[in-house]
Amino acid sequence: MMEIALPSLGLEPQDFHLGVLQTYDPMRIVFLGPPGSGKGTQAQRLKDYLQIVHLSTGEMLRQAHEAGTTLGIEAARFMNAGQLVPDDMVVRIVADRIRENDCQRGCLFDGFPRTVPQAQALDQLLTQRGTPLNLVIALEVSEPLLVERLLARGRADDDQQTIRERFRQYSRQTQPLLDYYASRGVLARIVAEGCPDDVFEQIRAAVETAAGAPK
Ligand code: B4P
Repeated sequence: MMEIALPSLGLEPQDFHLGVLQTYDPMRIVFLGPPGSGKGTQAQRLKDYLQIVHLSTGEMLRQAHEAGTTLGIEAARFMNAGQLVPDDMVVRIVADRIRENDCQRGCLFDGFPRTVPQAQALDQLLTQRGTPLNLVIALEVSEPLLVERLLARGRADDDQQTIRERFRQYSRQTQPLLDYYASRGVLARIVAEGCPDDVFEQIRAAVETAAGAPK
């Protein structure tokens, strides 16, 4: 990690740690967690902090639907039923996106991978590029609090029945990834029940540890 001393130029407080702006070697970081755990919320903050690409598969699929593409229309059928979009569709859009130049400066994967085959595909894509994953951040929130957050958010896929199905899919298909990444030594578990600032502070500390920086 390099440290660049900068005068205050209207940056946010989280841009500074001990009075210096932190810059890191390019990192590849995954955000993992149940629906409503704050993956999108925290990935956006970390993107601003690290100035790297934020790649949200949920957002990409919603944009594809809004644009009326065949993939987007097909994906929406699964999303609105609370199911995961098939692996091959999701892997294809991620593979295309990470080939773009801006991803060479690091990348935050928000909500991807969500299944073991997706994780294996990501490992393969990153290994081919010689840029393995640095860190997987698992956000942990109790189910009643998740339901409260999702009902308050009120997106098209946030009704009671769909939420129940999304939790079922999460425990069956995504939870096994916790062991998958723990065994590779890249998993950081974060209790994400506090306010967004407190959660971000824990994430920032985990990133610094993964980057090899002093705390
Ligand atoms: P996503 O778009 O990834 O969304 P999510 O899991 O529902 O929510 P997230 O965890 O990002 O929560 P958020 O920050 O918004 O997935 C949607 C769907 O897309 C999936 O169900 C699936 O069908 C499909 N999909 C996406 N990726 C896929 C993949 N790889 N494979 C297959 N299918 C895929 O936070 C939720 C709410 O809580 C917000 O209102 C926020 O303001 C609030 N909040 C967040 N943090 C808070 C905090 N600390 N305190 C209080 N409120 C907080």
